Amino acid sequence: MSSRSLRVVWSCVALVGLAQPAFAHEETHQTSQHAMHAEQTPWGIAGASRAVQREIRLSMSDDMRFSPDRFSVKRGETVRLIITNAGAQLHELVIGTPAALNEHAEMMRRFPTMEHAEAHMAHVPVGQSRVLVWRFNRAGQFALACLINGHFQAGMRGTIEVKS
Ligand SMILES: [Cu+2]
Repeated sequence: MSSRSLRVVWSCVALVGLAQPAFAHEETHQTSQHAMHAEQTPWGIAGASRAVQREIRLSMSDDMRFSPDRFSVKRGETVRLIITNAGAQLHELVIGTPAALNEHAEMMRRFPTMEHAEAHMAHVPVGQSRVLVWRFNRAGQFALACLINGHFQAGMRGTIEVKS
């Protein structure tokens, strides 16, 4: 190999080496941007604590039920959901459209160990409570569910009505 072609090889290695950290940085940047700017979903948007107009307490149990399993809000309302796990196993509350939750539940069924964390969900350890602040700025009929594999299939879901 001539010294010239060696140099070409080395510059390629250097380029690849440079490209990697740049990409990683971009990813980090996007993630932090995502955290700062709430993402509008078809079922609402992450709410601010200072904007909370109402509190709703929900409890989750090992008989795969939410209590209450139904509530309604007015469009535009920011609600603080206080979610308690009254059972002896992990439960979670995820809100969404019925279609989005079905799709997500299917993912959880196929990849049961998949970790997921979004503004519209709360994982609640046994005996604890978690808070989820959500602004229901889209009218319609939405759903809440525990997507842990087996729980969703056992009927651990409910209904959220957002009146316009
Ligand atoms: Cu559950």
